[in-house]
Amino acid sequence: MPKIERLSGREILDSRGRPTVLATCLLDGGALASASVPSGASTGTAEAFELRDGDDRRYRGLGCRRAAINISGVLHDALSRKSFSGQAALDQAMIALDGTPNKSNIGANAILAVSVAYARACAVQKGVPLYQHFADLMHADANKLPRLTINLFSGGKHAGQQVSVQDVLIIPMSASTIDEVLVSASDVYQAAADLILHKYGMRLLTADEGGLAPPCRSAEEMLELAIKAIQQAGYRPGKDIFLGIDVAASHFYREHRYHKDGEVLDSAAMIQTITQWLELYPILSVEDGLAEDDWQNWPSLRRAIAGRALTLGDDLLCTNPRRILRAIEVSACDALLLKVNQIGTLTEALEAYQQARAAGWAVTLSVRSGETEDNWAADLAVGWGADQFKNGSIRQSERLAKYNRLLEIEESTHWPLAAWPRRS
Ligand code: 2PG
Ligand code: MG
Repeated sequence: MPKIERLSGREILDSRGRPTVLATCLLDGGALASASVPSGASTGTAEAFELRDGDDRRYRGLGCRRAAINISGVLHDALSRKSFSGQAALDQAMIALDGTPNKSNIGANAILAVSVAYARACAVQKGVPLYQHFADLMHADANKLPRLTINLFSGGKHAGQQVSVQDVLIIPMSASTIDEVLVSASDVYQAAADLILHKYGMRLLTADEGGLAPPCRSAEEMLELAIKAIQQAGYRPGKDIFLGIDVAASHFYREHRYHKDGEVLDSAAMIQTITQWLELYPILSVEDGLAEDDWQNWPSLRRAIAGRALTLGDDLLCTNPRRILRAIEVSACDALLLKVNQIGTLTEALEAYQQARAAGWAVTLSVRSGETEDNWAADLAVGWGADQFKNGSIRQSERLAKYNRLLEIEESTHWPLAAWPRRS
């Protein structure tokens, strides 16, 4: 395996204008590659630690100079000119060097940037596309492209909290290529923008992931608007285009109650609300329908919607193998939202992925609300064979960098889109 010749880190800015880090990795064979890491806003409490400077005079304390220095300093010093048998050995060495359960010493942001930059440099050295190298890491063949779940409307922490739920997503299902999916997503997005202008007299305002943030009063109003936009764009809801929802319920859960759009609901009532949505709207995926602390009620949610929509765990699982194991044991979910920076290395993310697969779960690979122009997540979704890819809306360059990379992969491979996981 190639040795690392040099690691260097740099503070850069993400799509919210907040600092993040980029790592550059030079291998002894001459291969050179960089990778940058994203950052969430509606974060789960069990996420790996993002190291920020805490110096209020720069970027309100959010600077990432220390994380960048850790890459060029402690990580470079410990990892360069050493032999590693591969990605897992490198990642284990960084985990050991950090020595904390949540990577709070060196910073999960610094560690992940190196993990991905090393993978990319290895792909360059081998002369293979990055998705191919990711597939090699799990000893599998890539042969399909992920279905896209595309943000249409935003609420919650990604917008002005005008509605409690965070995302209403569209899932083009009659489209059979990435190209067709993007055409239909763009048609619906534009129709939604027209509807908003007509209904609320306001022009297109976008949230963190480029989704529209209309001044709806409730999740139901937003779902209705999504159906109208699909129809207005000339598509059939529930035939051509389905919906997904990221309830992000942890963020409106206080004292064992869900404070949803002015109502106060207990867990049973929240589950009932979700099942009503499924009766009224063609929803295929329900993410974080309950809060991350409401473990005991997740199995009831899963049972209530199983066979109709995926019970997708994000904040609940935090891409953390220990939490995923617990969820498998109690049948809390049937799908994993995989965000690599929630755990902090490719190797641990792969372990999470394989655990979910072994339990028969679906996997949605997701980017974060704060992203960069880096497109490695698109290669990862293809290389690991994720069923779905959640990449925000169909605008803003940090999103389009990934969609455009999928178009490029599609053009060179002609692989089909993944089928939707079986429903009864
Ligand atoms: C989510 C993500 C992406 P964030 O909740 O699923 O939409 O948001 O990156 O803010 O956690
Ligand atoms: Mg989420």
